Amino acid sequence: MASPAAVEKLPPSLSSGAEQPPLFDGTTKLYTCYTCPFAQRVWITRNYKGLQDKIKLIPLNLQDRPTWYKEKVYPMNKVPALEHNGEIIGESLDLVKYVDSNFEGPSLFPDDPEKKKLGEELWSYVDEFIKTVFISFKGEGPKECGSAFDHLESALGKFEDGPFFLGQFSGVDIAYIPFVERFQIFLSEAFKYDITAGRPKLAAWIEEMNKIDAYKPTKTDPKELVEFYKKRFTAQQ
Ligand SMILES: N[C@@H](CCC(=O)N[C@@H](CS)C(=O)NCC(=O)O)C(=O)O
Repeated sequence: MASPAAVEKLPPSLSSGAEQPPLFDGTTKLYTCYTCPFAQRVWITRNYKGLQDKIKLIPLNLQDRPTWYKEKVYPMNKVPALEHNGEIIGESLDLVKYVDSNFEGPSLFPDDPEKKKLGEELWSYVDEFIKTVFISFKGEGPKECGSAFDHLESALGKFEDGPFFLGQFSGVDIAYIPFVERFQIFLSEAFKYDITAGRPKLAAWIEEMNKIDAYKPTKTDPKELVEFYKKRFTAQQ
């Protein structure tokens, strides 16, 4: 497993006054935001494949975004976006696959047909999973989202050669973990609900994920997250 040789010193986030880093200068750049779960997927992928020196992080302050980002880099004005080979590519799930297949490092998608099949199913389900849980935050929480976590518990029981969705660690784990991380924190804090209670496989998966070096430095600050979600979900009730 690739892991950073030393703890990476993370660059500071760029705000509206910041100068634009040179565009298309041959450096591969990941425009990101340290608190964004979508961008976190690509950040974990980069770390896991040992690409810390090949893909430079350009963190943005999304609350006070530099105007050059939308105007010159990525008109969608979202993160993540990857600058590579004279192009800007967006969408986190596409980027996990793009980085996996266009860069060196351990492969994140198994060839085994059975694993591929479950991988594709889970890849298609992740948006619905996220949506179900977010909607539940505005309603009755656990009552409405328990089935989404049951779905994960049942998927985690399919392969016995490891604690991850496809047995061994893969892109599927990367697609889910930024959201499960946040949902676990917020459901516990706001609804006193433990997503791992009665779900031993989910508990083991989270425990194993927490040991992955590529993931550890990408984790969000729980306090900031709770504040942010409280504002976001209670303001809309
Ligand atoms: N579907 C996109 C979603 C990316 C996304 O929504 N990123 C958020 C930050 S977590 C963003 O850039 N929001 C800025 C905005 O919408 O103005 C992906 O998977 O990459």
